[in-house]
Amino acid sequence: MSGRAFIALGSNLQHPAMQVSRALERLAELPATRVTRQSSLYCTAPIGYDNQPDFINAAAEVSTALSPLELLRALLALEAGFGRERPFPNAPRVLDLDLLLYDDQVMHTPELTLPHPRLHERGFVLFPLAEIAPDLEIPGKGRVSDLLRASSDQGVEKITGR
Ligand code: PH2
Ligand code: MG
Ligand code: MG
Repeated sequence: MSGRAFIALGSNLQHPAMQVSRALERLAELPATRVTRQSSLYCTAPIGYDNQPDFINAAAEVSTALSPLELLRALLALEAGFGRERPFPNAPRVLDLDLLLYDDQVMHTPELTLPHPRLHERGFVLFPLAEIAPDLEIPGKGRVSDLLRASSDQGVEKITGR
């Protein structure tokens, strides 16, 4: 049995577009995992902690035999391999990989919350996600394309076409 999961990618340090492109390649190499769709890259204004460079963000859909926790741990290991450091919340980063959704699973554990708790209000997540899965239903929140309308003023610009 394989699951369908969505992953948000973000970087705003050390050539962010290159970091995100390389991370997309690394995702395809995770065990028992295929990247089934990937979005364009987007240039986005920082949300949460303003005094930092713009981000490059993207989203990917994967088909995976890993469980949600196995996938999460694989993503954290990939971040660490890219040199990710965590000096304070929302700090600039070389690579952030967030597990957004895994099938229609709803989960609240100290290690993992599904769907990702802030996904529905963040333009930098919703724009790339809407490109690859506009009709996706976020459990408890609604359809991606509808959520996008509410966050369309957040300073998000597509920078590469596919
Ligand atoms: N990630 C955050 C906080 N703020 N802003 C943008 N534009 N892009 C991000 O990926 C991002 C953010 C926490 O992970
Ligand atoms: Mg994040
Ligand atoms: Mg993260």
